[in-house]
Parts: sequence; structure tokens; C-alpha cells
Amino acid sequence: MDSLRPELIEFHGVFMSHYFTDNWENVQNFKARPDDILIATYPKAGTTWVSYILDLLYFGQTNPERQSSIPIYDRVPFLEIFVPSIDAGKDLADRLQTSPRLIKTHFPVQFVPKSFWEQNCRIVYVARNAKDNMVSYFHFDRMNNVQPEPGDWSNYFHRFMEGKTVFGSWYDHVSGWWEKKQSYSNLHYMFYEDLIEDTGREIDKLCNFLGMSPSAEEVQRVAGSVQFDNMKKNSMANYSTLPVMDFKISPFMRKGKVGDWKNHFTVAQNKEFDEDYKRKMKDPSLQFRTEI
Ligand code: PPS
Repeated sequence: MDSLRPELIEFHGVFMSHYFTDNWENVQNFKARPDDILIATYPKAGTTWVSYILDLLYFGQTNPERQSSIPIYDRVPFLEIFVPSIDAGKDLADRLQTSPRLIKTHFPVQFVPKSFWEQNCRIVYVARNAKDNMVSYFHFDRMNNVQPEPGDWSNYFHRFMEGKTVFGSWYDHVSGWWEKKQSYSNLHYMFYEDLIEDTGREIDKLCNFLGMSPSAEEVQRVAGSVQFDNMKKNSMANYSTLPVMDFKISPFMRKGKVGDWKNHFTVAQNKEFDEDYKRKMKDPSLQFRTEI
């Protein structure tokens, strides 16, 4: 498996791996439909969680058998993925029979295929505080054989701050999408920490954005199904069926917490990080919580 590990490459000014650029032309020419819903995130920000919520809201009652038979990565294709032995995300998305189609991307905003904007698609962006996002991404890169070698924690810590991770700088990603929200009204910007704090409340907000009005019982049912422990033991949600991941190194559903960064950052790293963060994150309207 180790031979699959790619190098980090610079692509249109963003650090990427070839697994997400090899199908570039096809992905850029993807034909979005007006009812498509794009779930956009920086990696490890809560993509799977929100994908599962949306899938249950739309299809949990009309098509319950999909919950026990189709892994989440097939229900919600990862548009730009192009890895040998795994179906290309663009092809999976083209073959989706559902309406709406739920589609996942980790692209920074400037890489999103233009048809999503032309069709005025609804977009759900999920952001997670940088410290926990970094820790989660580190463990993911350790266990995922189609990600570049993460190296040791201290090396990774600096690489993350320099934007040298696949899909580039966290700072540019969350800020770029935040800025887009000011001009594109069909974008719902959510935070992982808010979901942890009150999943039901966040599902209500999501439904409001999507024009759905499920009953309070239905919202609670969905919130219960997507609790961390339930998703962790659900083989259709926990990625255990995907061969490129080595769960002996770290599980996909790892901790699911706000504040795990405290178990990784040294006092000196935390100081260095906070000073650098202030220099990079200039917009006071975009605030993250690192504990709740
Ligand atoms: S990916 O690979 O980018 O699609 O990963 P992504 O799904 O965005 O992020 C994985 C992290 O989200 C956590 N997660 C959850 N936390 C709380 N509740 C639920 N239901 C949940 N589902 C996924 C998952 O555990 C990863 O975070 P860490 O901190 O590594 O545990």
C-alpha cells in the first residue's frame, strides 16, 4: 500500500496531491444540476457527519435500505477523487440516481467547477477550528495510504501552518469560503463546534436553509443516528470498508471532540501557533472556538 502515497505538489497556487488533480478537466466540466447540494469542507472538518445528516434528512424515510447497504462515500461522492481501484468521484456523481444529488468536495472555493455557481446550487460549507482540524488531519494522513507521509508531529505542525497539506492552507480555505458567503446567498456556513454543542439546533438551521420542515421528532431521530458513537460503529458511515485506510494505525472516526488539540500541542507550539494565527486571520467576523 505504501507505494500509493503521493508527493505534495503545487497546483494553481495550492498544495495538492495528484489524486485530486489528475481528473481536473473532467471535474471542471462537471455538469451540476440546480438541485444538487455541494458539501464543501477543508479535510477533517466534519464532512462525513454533515453528509450523513443530509442523507438521512433527504432519504432516511423514503429509502431506508440505503442506510444499511451503501457506504457514505458512494452515497455522497467525493467529486475530485481519482485514485486507482476506487471509482472516480466525478463518475459516481454522474451516475447518482437520487434527487437531490449530494456531492462532496474539499476544493478551495476558487477550484469549484463553474456549473455549481451557474446553476445556483445550494452549498453547505463546514469549518472546524484550526487546532483540532490539524490534529485530525495528522492522524488521517498517518492512516490513509493515498495521502502524503505526514512525518512526525512537530514537522506536520509547521507544514500545516505553511499550508503544505493536501488542499492547501486551512487559513485560505476557511477564509475564501467565508468571503464567498458574502456574495453568494445559497451558501450555508456551519461550524463543527456548533454541531458538537447542539446537533439538533444545527440540523434545524440546515433545514431552514434547505427549505425542509421535518417534525421535531424527525430532527431528534436524525440527531441520534449521527451521534459519534453511532456513526463510529456503523460500517456504512465509518469508512471501514475502504481498503486504502489502515485502521490499525488510527480509525477514521477517531475522537470526535472539540479540544483534542490540547493532547498534542506543547505550550511552545500553542504560543507559536496563536501568534501566527493572528497574523493570518484578519477578518474579525470569522471566529472559531477551540473549546466549548
Ligand atoms: S474527511 O476525510 O475529510 O471526509 O473527514 P471528515 O469527515 O471531514 O472529518 C473527520 C473528523 O470528523 C469527526 N466526526 C465526528 N465528530 C463528532 N460527531 C460525529 N458524528 C462525527 N463524524 C465524524 C471524525 O471523528 C474526525 O475527527 P477526529 O478529531 O479525527 O476524531
